[in-house]
Amino acid sequence: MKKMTHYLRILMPTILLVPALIFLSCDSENGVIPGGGGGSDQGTEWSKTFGGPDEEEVYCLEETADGGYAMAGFSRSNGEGDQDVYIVKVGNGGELGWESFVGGAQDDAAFGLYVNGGTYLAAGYTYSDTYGSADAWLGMVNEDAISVWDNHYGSEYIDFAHSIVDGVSGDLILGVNLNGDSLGIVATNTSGTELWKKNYGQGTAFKLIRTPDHYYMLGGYVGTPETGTDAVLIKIDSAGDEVWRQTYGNTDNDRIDNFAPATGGYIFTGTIFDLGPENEMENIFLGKVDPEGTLLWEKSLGGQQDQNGRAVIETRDGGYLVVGMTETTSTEGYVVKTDSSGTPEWNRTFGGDADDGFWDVKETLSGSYLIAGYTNSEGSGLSDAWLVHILSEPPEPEED
Ligand SMILES: [Ca+2]
Ligand SMILES: [Ca+2]
Ligand SMILES: [Ca+2]
Ligand SMILES: [Ca+2]
Repeated sequence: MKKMTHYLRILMPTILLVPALIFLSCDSENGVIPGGGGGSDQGTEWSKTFGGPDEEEVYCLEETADGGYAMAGFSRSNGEGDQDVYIVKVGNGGELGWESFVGGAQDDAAFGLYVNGGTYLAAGYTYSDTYGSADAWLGMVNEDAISVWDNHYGSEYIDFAHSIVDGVSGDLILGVNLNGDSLGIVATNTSGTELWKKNYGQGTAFKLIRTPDHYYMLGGYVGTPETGTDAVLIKIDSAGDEVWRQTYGNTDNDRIDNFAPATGGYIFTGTIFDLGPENEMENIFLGKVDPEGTLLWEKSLGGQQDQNGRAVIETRDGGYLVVGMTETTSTEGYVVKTDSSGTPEWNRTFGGDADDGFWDVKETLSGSYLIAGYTNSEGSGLSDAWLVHILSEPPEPEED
């Protein structure tokens, strides 16, 4: 469970445990916003599900050239077998445009998406056609939902990609984890042919961005969960050479799951263990760094349950919005809005009796928020991809 769910899918594709936590069932204020009726109206809250009778989940949400959005993840309901890469194109009111399923006979999934005009480049992993175990995977789908090409990269060990960005040198840059234990990047040409790859040592990254000053930055952790991890940001130049790295966190295992450029530097979120006197709780790790990665402030946000931060954006009021997961009787999608110094202003949970969670968020042109993830509590069966639209202020005060 928790953040590692989809990486565990890579490490243990045949062991998909969904522990049913049996506590009291008092789900008083978790709102599943009624689906449908949204149209293109961004003045109301709504949620929509996508998928079939088997499992779906999406991990990333990107704007498209026509003002809509695209999401990527996996589906078990369609495709060539087991999980396939699942790309969903929607309008700005969440109305379904098209769905694409790409993959082979084994597990395939996408964690990252880069939309370039009418082309959709999805990055993830494949077990269907590999050099051994999982391989990092990159594929292009066109505006007609047709797979144009795909390729795989890696070693005899577990390799997977989490991100894809347009390269500074006209190439494509994949954020990858290589050889089962190392952070890295792979550069390809625009047809997915590998040009070079670099390895930055032991650890795992979850996000690569192209920075505003046209470098790249990896976020994740260095070390191993067994021997201890530190959250890390690594800045990389266009040739793949490391410029600097900075680590964050406390003495326990912590990590950066996602980060984004923000005014005066970068904002990151992830998971930190609260070293309380009684028990260790997973909390949302929220931090602001300057352009050189020097920490300006950090926060551990959470309550009596485990919380993970999985994506963060700077909002137009200069604050931050973190989305992720909180654990109650089941898991829920969780949203925390903070001010510019990371002090929480409000939080909301979303979901039903089964496991639900959020993975990514975008601010809309009208200042509302679109959040992508998964729900087991509604939809077409088992988990579905989930797109939730909320306004910038909660409709009514919420309590913890
Ligand atoms: Ca497959
Ligand atoms: Ca491999
Ligand atoms: Ca739930
Ligand atoms: Ca489903």
